[in-house]
Amino acid sequence: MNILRRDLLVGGGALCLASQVKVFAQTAAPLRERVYADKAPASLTSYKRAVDAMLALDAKDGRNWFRQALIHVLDCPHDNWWFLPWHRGYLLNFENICRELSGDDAFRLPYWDWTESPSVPLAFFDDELNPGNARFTEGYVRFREGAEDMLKSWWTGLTTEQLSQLSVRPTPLTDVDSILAELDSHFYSGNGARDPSKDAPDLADDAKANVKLAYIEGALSVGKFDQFSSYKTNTHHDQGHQGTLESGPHGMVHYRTGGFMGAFLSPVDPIFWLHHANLDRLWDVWTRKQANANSAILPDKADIDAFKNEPFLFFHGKDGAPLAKRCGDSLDLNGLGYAYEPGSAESVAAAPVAPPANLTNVLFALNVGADLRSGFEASGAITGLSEALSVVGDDSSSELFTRITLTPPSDAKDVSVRVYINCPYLSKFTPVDDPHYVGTISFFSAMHRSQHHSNEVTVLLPLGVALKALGEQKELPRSAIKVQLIPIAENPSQTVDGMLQSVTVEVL
Ligand SMILES: [Cu+2]
Repeated sequence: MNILRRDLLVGGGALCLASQVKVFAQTAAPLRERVYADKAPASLTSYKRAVDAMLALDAKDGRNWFRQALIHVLDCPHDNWWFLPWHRGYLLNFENICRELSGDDAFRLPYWDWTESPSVPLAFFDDELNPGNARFTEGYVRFREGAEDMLKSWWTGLTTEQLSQLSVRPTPLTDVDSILAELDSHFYSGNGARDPSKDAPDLADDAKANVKLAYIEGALSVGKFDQFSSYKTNTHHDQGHQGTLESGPHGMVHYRTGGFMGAFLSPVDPIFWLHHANLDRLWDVWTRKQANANSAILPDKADIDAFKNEPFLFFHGKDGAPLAKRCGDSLDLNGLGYAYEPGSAESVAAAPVAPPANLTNVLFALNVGADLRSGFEASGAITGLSEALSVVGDDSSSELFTRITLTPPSDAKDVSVRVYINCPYLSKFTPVDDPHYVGTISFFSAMHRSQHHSNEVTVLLPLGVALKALGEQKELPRSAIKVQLIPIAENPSQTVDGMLQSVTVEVL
């Protein structure tokens, strides 16, 4: 492609031809197709064949279905800026394996467009794609029979670097027994494997609210890599600070798909791979939006080498052999062999981007220190915002966001925290379609932390949807925003602890 482009440029009419070449480059790669509701492209037939083949493989084969899920347990980054590149590499290698084992050379992993339809696509209740089906339980039993021997010999083959990465996992994995215990504790069968059912495939209302188009557009509106795709840490095993994509859409789809999807063994559910393909697609939409506005698409120069050089050491190639990669290998979508069929929020990529307001990166922060208790409000009110609020509905590209730092509940498995602003009648019964509603926080990554890791999580939520709704009913805040949290435990008898540490209101 480089040669072709240079030849064309030399040939004259440079600008026009160069842009044609660029368009060609984007559309020539085979498409990852869009899946939602009952839209089931032909690639799902190949996907079913691949899943079946992977379930049948011996535990010694790195392509075995549960070996692939194990990679996520061992190595997945969350709450840091390797979240998106790591998962892109993970999906790419999985896609190669599916191509090999399905016999479909053209196979590309489809994506789940949950914004178009926030329900589990109906094909995923077919036996081959339903993790509650007996074939997954039987496959796991077969895998477990060989897993201990396999892991023992695998463990002795690990490099020093791999061993040191495992020891600093949020849940340190220090021997074969700790890995097996981690797997068994997150295995579900039958109805426990997923919350939505064929008769009621919809995600719960709070997840729906976090994936609707206006919310996704707010998440995409940020202008810096870390604001969108989570923040800098020393290694991809450190956690702490989510960007807009991980905060709302990623976590809530995991949480409300439930079962396997609620924790790190989530790749056992075949929908996991399509969920992350959609996140990968939205990263591409954000990247093209940035490029379109001549803005940065990656971290700042000072950080870029450390970012790109981060090693990802636990992938497997299409032959099942271990495959070491680096973050930098999967940053540029061109050349990875796929592109996305356009889906929800695609128009963001091409829309003209207005310049930011003068106030950009203004930050109002407040320490709160309020206990989280199920069903009760914990809040912090930030005042002096009249100038900041002037960006609401103006011509600039700037939007208001809130950044919330929490100490998560010690048992966060079935707990979420709803966020509202300026609601005078807030209670645990206030619905998520209330105009004061901002979004919901869930604790996908926090469940996998041990005591010696940072015990706080920070999320970044767009306020645009709530401010628009409040503006429409003439309740737009004049100068103060009270950020209100209501923890919700699925089981009303569960006690919730944890703490709201601080809130901000920011113009980004
Ligand atoms: Cu995920």
